[in-house]
Amino acid sequence: MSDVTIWTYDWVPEGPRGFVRDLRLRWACEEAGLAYAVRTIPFDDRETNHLARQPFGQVPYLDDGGLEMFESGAGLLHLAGKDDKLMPRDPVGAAQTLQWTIAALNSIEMVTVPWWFLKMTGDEDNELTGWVDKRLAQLEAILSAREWLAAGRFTVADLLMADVLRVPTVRAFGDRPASDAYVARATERPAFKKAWADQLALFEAADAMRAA
Ligand SMILES: N[C@@H](CCC(=O)N[C@@H](CS)C(=O)NCC(=O)O)C(=O)O
Repeated sequence: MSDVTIWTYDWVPEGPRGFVRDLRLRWACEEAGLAYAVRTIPFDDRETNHLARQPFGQVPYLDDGGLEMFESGAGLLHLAGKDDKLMPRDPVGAAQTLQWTIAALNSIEMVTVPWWFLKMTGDEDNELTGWVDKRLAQLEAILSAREWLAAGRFTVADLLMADVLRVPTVRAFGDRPASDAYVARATERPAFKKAWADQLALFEAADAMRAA
């Protein structure tokens, strides 16, 4: 039995469904076989209704037996501390996992999110395009030579990197077969499929509640 609770919104519009970052924490729990509950806060009041637990009014945040954390990356590393399926315990494997987890957030997502956001809001050929292209090409070279990023096996770093790379706008940008295959390998894992389906089911159920 685990005391892990993942908090997310009670509903989101169609667009972000399947991509809300609570999925990262669900996926990690599924990979590790950790029991968890999912609880929700109202999307409509998100600017103010949970600032004490997520200072930016965002999701997800995590409660592990009273220990509360926000930031999906921090939550993933916390969960990785609970089970070596997510991060090896040998120093080299652990260091590689840590570095690639931070790289997913700070070298890739840090560029891709503002890039696709600008595209989505009408600035199609924005100035970040060259930077994203360079980063994705560098990653493509890495992924051409290995199956997983760290320690020779799937870790929480792959979970996070694949979640960053699977965004459709990112996948549609350029011809990157090794990265395509990597994202497919990660998202074909039963743990991902379960986490994804459960997130969709939550928001679909919320549609029905809102319509009633
Ligand atoms: N750096 C944060 C980003 C969290 C984030 O962007 N959450 C989105 C959902 S995936 C959100 O809450 N968006 C609503 C908003 O910003 O109002 C993390 O990784 O936890």
